[in-house]
Amino acid sequence: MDIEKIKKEIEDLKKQKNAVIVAHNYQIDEIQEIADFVGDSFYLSKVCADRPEDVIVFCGVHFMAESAKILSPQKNVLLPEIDAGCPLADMITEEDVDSLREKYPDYSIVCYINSPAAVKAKSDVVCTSSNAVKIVKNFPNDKIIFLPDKNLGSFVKKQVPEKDIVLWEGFCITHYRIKKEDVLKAKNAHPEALLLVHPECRPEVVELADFVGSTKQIIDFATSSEKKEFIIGTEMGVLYTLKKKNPDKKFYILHPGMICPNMKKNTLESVRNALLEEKYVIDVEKDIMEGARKALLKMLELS
Ligand code: CIZ
Repeated sequence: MDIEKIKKEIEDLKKQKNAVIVAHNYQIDEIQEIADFVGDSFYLSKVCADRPEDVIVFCGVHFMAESAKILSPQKNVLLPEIDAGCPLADMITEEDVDSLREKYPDYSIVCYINSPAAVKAKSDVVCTSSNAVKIVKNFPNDKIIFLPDKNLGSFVKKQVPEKDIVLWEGFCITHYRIKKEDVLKAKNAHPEALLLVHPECRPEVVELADFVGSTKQIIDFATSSEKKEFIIGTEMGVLYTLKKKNPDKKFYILHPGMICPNMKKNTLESVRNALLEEKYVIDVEKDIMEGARKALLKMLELS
């Protein structure tokens, strides 16, 4: 594979098709390198909504491309690998939301962005890991169902003890892999380093952290810190921007298994093919689109 040739093809096709390429912080380095914008799903959705291009190539997983489509329905949103899904998002269905509504009629539903559009459409508001605490605090109901991530939900529960929060049993398979023993081992190996973790980690891991935040918040924290060494407790794709922004600092991944297999499905070749063949087109049913857009816009209003 001639990487430089593929990069040139991508550049040419982007101009030809009037396209913008956005990439999540968990994408492989080569994709982050060629992307026009790199960040978390919330930032990228907002970028997509404001861009003048007709085509968006979303290098991430399915729910992210779906959110971009919901916020920019007039654009052609492409996901390079159609089976790049999210096991956490698949841990809840719209039928589950209906059952929760029946069981807890006076509760409001806050839905993490890692969820299918149909679930967002039945929720009152969406949140991301950057704004989950703020959304739950600001939502005008003290009774909240938080779904689908039980670990992010536990983190929110601790920060907002004044509210009654019911959790769903979902979890991210990559962050869930990390155990307390892994943290103790890493801290022992790097005693000077600060531990920065994602709130999708287990509560006993989060408890040992010096800082807890989304990918963007972790990057911002390490970049503005005077400290020089950090243990990173999230998917290893964030190392690309961390190292790029902080060439004088040291970053150690908390566990070698912090790789999301779905995020790693997109390759330079699949990005090239996505542009060339205009695939895979992300579409959302009209009814679902309206409800999910309302829940996403409510997040923008409250955050
Ligand atoms: O919000 C996102 O994009 C996710 C899934 C994680 C993060 O912290 O960036």
